[in-house]
Amino acid sequence: MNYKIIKKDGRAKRAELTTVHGTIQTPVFMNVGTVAAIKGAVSTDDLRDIKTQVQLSNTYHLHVRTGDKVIREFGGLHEFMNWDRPILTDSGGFQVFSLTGLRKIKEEGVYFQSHIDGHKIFMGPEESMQIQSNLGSTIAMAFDECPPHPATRKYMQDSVDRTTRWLDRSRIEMARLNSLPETLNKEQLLFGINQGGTYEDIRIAHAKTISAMDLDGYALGGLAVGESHFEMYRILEETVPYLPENKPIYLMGVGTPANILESVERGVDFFDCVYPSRNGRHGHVYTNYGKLNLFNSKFELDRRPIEEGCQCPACKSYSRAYIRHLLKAKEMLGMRLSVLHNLYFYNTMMEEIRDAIDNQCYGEYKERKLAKMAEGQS
Ligand code: PRF
Ligand code: ZN
Repeated sequence: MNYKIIKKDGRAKRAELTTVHGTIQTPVFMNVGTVAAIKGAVSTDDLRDIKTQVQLSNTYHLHVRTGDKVIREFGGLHEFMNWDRPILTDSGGFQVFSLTGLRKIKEEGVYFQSHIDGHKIFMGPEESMQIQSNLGSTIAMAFDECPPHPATRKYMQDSVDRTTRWLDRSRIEMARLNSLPETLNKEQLLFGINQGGTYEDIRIAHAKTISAMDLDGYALGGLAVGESHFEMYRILEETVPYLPENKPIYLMGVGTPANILESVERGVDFFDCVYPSRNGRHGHVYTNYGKLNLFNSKFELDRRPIEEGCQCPACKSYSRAYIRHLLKAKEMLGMRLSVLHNLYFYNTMMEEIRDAIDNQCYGEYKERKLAKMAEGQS
């Protein structure tokens, strides 16, 4: 792996991460395909058209359906879904906590029931690494606990201590797997995850501990889980300086365009979020002048594209009125076009962010973009 910082503008970083599946230009927004598909009938050819650099998939979901062993047999996730660019897999911990009702957290890992058919599953750091190794993703995430918000100080400290031990076990297991001759991707990267909620001293101590482990990258987990945006930005300001400068920083599950603009300024390189795809499926589309709800009757006869000048597959060919009609008729094409537009909007914003850092005018760019989006439109 090779992470090279090209330019800095304050704490904002413009960098390149070179992997076995190609080079990622950062800051980057990863497009979320939880079960090896972006929801909304989006194909990998579509993703190439809308400037997607990295897809994100989930260890837990692919383990319970269709099974990582099947995907391993097929030659890995890249082969299975016909995507040759980087893929990041989340470790499963977070999904287990957010999806499954009955679960028990023990030192060895988590016992829970499948959200598909209720059968009992155990997942610890070793299992998570083995599944991610079977999937052959470009970047694997360490197995962590995302503590609830709010959590008591005692719960948080105990949880973070366990996450540190799990990280050490994740690291050892990944090194073992990467050394096996039969392993699909022997250069699979491992990112560690910083936790600690909004307790800045716990965050900082944990950041120092995991920074000493020399991982390929570092994520901030346990944010955007119910705390205010103000608190999230404060935690980023206080914690990022204690993570290695020469490694990629990933803010998990974030966020709105404004969240991304603010977080880049605080040193974050990688993002992922379901907002653009989920909102698209519900007819909520992003523009530089704020979000539109295409179900609104004022678009009934609107011949304009979602956004004037947008080069996405939806805006190049279709009107707001037509896409609104498709959404109302529950035609799949309506969702598909809205999702493509939204992902294109995010991917294009990331391009603008990279250009602004290259040109050393990130602060001005951010203010301009935020002001425009807040302005709204008719
Ligand atoms: N841990 C993991 N994945 C995540 C999170 C986390 O804390 C979050 C929190 N926003 C999103 N996805 N493993
Ligand atoms: Zn568009």
